[in-house]
Amino acid sequence: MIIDRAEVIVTSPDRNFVTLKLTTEEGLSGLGDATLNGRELAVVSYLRDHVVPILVGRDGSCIEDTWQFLYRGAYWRRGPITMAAIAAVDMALWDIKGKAAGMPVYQLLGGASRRGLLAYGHASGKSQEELFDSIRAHLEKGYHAIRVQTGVPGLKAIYGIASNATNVVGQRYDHEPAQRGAYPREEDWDTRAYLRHLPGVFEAVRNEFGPELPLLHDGHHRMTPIQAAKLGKALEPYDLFWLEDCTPAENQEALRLVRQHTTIPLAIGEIFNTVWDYQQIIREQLIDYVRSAVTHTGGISHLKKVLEFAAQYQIKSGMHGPTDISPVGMAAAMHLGLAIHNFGIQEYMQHSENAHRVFQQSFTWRDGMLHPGDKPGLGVELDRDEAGKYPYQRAYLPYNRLADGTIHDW
Ligand code: KDG
Ligand code: MG
Repeated sequence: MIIDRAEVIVTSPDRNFVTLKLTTEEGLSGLGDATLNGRELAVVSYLRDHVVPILVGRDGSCIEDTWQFLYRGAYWRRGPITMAAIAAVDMALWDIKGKAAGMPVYQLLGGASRRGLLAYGHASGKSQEELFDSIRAHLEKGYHAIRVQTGVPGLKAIYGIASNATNVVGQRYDHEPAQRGAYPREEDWDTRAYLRHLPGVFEAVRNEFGPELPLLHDGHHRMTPIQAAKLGKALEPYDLFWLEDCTPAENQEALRLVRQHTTIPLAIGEIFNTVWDYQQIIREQLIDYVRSAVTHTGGISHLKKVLEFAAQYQIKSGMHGPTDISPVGMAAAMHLGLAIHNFGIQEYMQHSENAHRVFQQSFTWRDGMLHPGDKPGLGVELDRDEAGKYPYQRAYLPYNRLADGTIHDW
């Protein structure tokens, strides 16, 4: 299975996606997702200029060896750009192996450990009324678990909140279309106002929607450890499934302090890239869910190692699945999530119609559960003609400033 061709495809059906396509001499092809939101072209260059030239001619059946060759051989290790590039190669090789074997990738990973993957969607609203409408829309769409993000009185624009009242599934905050433009949008932030407001919102949501619905919340790295501890305590009566990214992820010791004060389950890791980023927080049991994406953590081969490590501590998966993970990256997450024992929940935001035309997929979404389908490989095909209709467009994530102009954590 000699790799004969390696192509990097950039397309922007409502948002930018970077895809690696590998083709073997026998004519088998595989796809890998290398999308790094807001920094897409850095990974394109890493792949085109430094990886493609050394991939062509290699034996594509040697997935682990290729991973080690790209990781150790580069000398420069870790980091989102390197790990997204390696992830794309890894996914594409698993896709090819599945096609060669005539099996879906989850079968190659050991077979299904469950019937499907519980998935959560993103509800949000500036006001309580908008938020409740958004939760109802998600329930009608079949979601059985819901992330709740809310506006805060006094703050005009907050990341993660839909900007209009028609916040139904399919119309989501900045994600589709992405915030395209020459410069990132500025938003405002006030942690004390947020901490005052959020517990009342969860109380209202529990009163309206009952005790059973799994509710999640994303703190987007904005609190200090003591603020996060305070929020965790305040939210305990509302029985959250998790509180995500409560403090900036670089300082892992911060979570010790949060843990001393609250039993709220913690999820972290969407900006982590390797098992080494997780060493301390898994061994010390400072988190309950691993948030990494297959796309940003070196692919199926490496994230599987992270999750096996986590399993020794009863820590579960909560793989990152916003719309900036392409349908190829989502499929990889579904195959991995179906196979491992310690699956927790899968984030699932739903791509746009245009993205679905570019990436034809075999996954199913029924009764709140995802399943990757049984097509050989990952089960995703890329339509080159459709992809060609959507050239790259510069897009950035927004950033925050406090009232006095200080830039705050994202
Ligand atoms: O690219 C960054 C987004 O994917 C991220 O902000 C979304 O926090 C996010 C989430 O939990 O999905
Ligand atoms: Mg998040």
